[in-house]
Amino acid sequence: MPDAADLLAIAVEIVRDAGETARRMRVEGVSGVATKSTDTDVVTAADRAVERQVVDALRVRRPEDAVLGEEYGASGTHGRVRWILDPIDGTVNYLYDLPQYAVSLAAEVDGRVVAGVVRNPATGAEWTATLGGGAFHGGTRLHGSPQTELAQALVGTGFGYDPARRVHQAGVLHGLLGHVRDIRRFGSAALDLCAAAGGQLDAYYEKGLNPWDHAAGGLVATEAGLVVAGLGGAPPGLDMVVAAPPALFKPLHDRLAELDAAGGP
Ligand code: LIP
Repeated sequence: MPDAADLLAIAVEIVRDAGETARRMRVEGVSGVATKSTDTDVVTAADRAVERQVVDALRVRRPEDAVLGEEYGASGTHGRVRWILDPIDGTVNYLYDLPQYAVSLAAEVDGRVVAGVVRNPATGAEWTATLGGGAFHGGTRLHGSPQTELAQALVGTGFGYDPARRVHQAGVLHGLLGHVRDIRRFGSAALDLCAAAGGQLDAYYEKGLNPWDHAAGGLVATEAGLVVAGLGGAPPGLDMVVAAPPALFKPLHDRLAELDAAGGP
């Protein structure tokens, strides 16, 4: 059984190097901008360069492992370990030189995430977690928010790139805003999940996240004591990711279900 701490150590070393590539390329000026699913779903030369760097480094250290990356998809034979990578989560922030983007790398063993690191190259902030080993921001162990009242909760969220989905998500927001303290939309799911793990958000939800958006940040939040799930008992996934302390999870979950937050386009 590959040791989670060993996998985390490999991930941290690789993400620190890759994060420096992202930071340097940002300073030098973003290039190679293209679009993917819609005209606002961008990918840059840095996204591609960072993913290639991480995949190459993983091949050297663990050639038998599989990798799933946002930009180049799945590669490698799937033994017990699969790496899940978002080379730059928060690509629009990166494009606009807003210092709220992250390299996110998680390690799955037998289909379960056991180690994860999220690093903001612009600030050097780094979050790590291992399954059963806790979640950490730098050297500080994370325990989530003590907030128990939804009406007092600062809730993070995000919106998709498809205009029809954004209209549905705006309707959900309209139905939620009067029930919470306030909303924050920072633009990186991985960093939002880490913010919730550290209590800088009381909770977070978003529809439309891919595995690379939430694999590492979801482990950080879970290991900080948050419930991370979809609606109606579903696991976190494309339909919905909700991350909240146990006392907040049900009221937020129930309100989102009433608003059909996992539905729509
Ligand atoms: C982003 C997510 C964010 C979401 C954005 C986008 P990307 O990922 O991290 O939470 O609201 O629409 O999906 O595209 O920057 O890797």
